[in-house]
Amino acid sequence: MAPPHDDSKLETADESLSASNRPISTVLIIIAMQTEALPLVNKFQLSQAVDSVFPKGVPWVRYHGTYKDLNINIMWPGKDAVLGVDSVGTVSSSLLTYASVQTLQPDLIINAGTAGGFKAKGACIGDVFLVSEVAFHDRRIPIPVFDLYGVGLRQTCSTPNILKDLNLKVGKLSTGDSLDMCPQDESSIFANDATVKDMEGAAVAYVADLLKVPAVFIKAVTDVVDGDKPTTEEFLENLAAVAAALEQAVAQVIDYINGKCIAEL
Ligand code: FMC
Repeated sequence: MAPPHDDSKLETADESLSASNRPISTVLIIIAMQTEALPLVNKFQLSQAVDSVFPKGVPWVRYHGTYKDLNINIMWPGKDAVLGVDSVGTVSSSLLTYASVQTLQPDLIINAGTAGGFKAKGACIGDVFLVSEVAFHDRRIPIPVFDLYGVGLRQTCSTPNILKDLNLKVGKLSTGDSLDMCPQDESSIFANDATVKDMEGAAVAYVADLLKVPAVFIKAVTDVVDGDKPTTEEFLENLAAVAAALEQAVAQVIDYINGKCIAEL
């Protein structure tokens, strides 16, 4: 007997085909720190949403507006309610990404932020990387197959034309919930073949994958992890200047994607 005809599956395939072939309309930019977000908010003249569509009391902040043909939303997880610092890291970024995708139904996610870079892999302060793949470096589960789940390796949305046409470096990103790097993290980062290291990317990629939204990752280097300076000092010293470099790169990417569909990127 022939298998029953499954229309729902066909529709889904058609829908995803047409989604990647129609011009990108809504873009969701996930940014962990206010210092990284504000230059872009100014650049695109976005305004802060007042009537939050998110649960009452969450610190998440949405900046939105229209730029060219794009409906742009920058989501920042806001300040920790108790401690008053930016809610960086994987837990807040994955929650924020989930809620934002559900509410805003974006065609594309851009996770933009700062990162540590490895000079042994060619990274310098101020470099901006377009990420080719992401993985975690602090989820060690030494049981067969769970080990791979822990690493959570994911390819990012393929964007050969952005790479060809814009002057961005390309590299792999490794994510963990610490700014510093212990020896175990170091060997996982090495195993992940990463050029840059952050605290959100692989978590955003997990949610994007779960909800089937294409995602790209733009990471600007604030500190050289395998250099001589202490990470914290170097990160704070370079944050503002590198946020400006990040703004320029994200603006370039936004200009590039305007009027294009995912399949053209
Ligand atoms: N290691 C991990 N994360 C970062 C980093 C480093 N060397 N430099 N900059 C970052 C990013 C993280 O993704 C956080 O959002 C923030 O900057 C540091 O708390």
